[in-house]
Amino acid sequence: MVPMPVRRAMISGITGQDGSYIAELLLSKGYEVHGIVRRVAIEDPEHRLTRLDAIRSRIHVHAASLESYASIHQVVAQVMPDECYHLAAQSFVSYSFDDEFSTLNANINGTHYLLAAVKNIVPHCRFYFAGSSEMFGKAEEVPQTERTRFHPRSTYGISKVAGFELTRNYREAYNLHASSGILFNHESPRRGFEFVTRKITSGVARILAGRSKELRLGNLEAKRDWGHAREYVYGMWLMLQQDAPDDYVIATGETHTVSEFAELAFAHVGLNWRDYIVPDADLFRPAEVNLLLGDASKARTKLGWSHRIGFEELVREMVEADCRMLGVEPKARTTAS
Ligand code: G4F
Repeated sequence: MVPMPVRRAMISGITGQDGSYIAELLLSKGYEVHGIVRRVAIEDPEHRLTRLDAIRSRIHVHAASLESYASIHQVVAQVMPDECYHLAAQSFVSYSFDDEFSTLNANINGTHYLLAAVKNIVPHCRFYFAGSSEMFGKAEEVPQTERTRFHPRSTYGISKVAGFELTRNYREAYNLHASSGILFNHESPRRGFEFVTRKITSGVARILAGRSKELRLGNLEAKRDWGHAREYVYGMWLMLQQDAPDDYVIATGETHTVSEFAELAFAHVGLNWRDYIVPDADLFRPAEVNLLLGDASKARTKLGWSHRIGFEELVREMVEADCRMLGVEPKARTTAS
């Protein structure tokens, strides 16, 4: 029997939360996994490749800059991928207000360069673009589906709409197998500390460990549809296994406020969130996305994707991981008031 050729996957943003999870998933499915990373990451692996620690010896990393077409072209030509997962971006919405220019530049051009390189070098390669529920912004309907009109409220959201449209255009104009996932917020113990969920769960651990006395937060009333990143990357992979490319919402269909997240996280270690949260007007955004709630019916029907990990389980896993990191025992406080 002729052995099946090994499928080769390339991931931009492999050092991030989603990149590390999809790399693990692809390895478990027998792929040869290649990641695009910044040169500084290769020079400083102890700090910049930590999420990949467990799989570092099984993946190939390539230094390239998403701001340079020449360097992207070179890596794509070297790897010759069968599947490309484009996850790299300046993904922190708040920061996009501070530096609109670099957010637009990196996110739009990076997507364009990668799409162009794939089209020119490996047109058979299946392409995934990491779209975002942030594209809905001031959403005109609840819940949001693939048909909901985009109304982004930040340059980050605008850059994602541009990437989404570029991906659709390459699909239609050049017949590329290019799909976009419209992923709602997805979290895990690997989430960056700047995002509100991890800020809260790491804050809880610091307070429990006696390293902080308070946690400053911005808009507590914002509502998000939070799922688990490990389950969401499986949705990405499923999209590239379909005969035809398409766009899909990936979401839980449940929404919660930031204050609900905080309440649950503090309660898990027996603390009352109201004793520690300090509202800080400086952490509000100039334009906010107040309510995100996704309808993943299409992904359920066509991909067979659905989430299993619920809100409470997600919060619990994140709090416990952060407590473990600081060497404190979360369970010890669950009955205290
Ligand atoms: O955790 P966040 O920073 O995530 P945000 O802005 O929803 O974006 C995340 O999800 C998107 C998918 O919809 C991704 F595309 C994007 O890359 C990123 O992963 O903020 C969530 C909410 C916001 O409404 C924010 O105003 O929490 C509110 N918030 C309140 N206090 C805070 C804080 N957010 C942060 N980061 N820090 C605070 O202190």
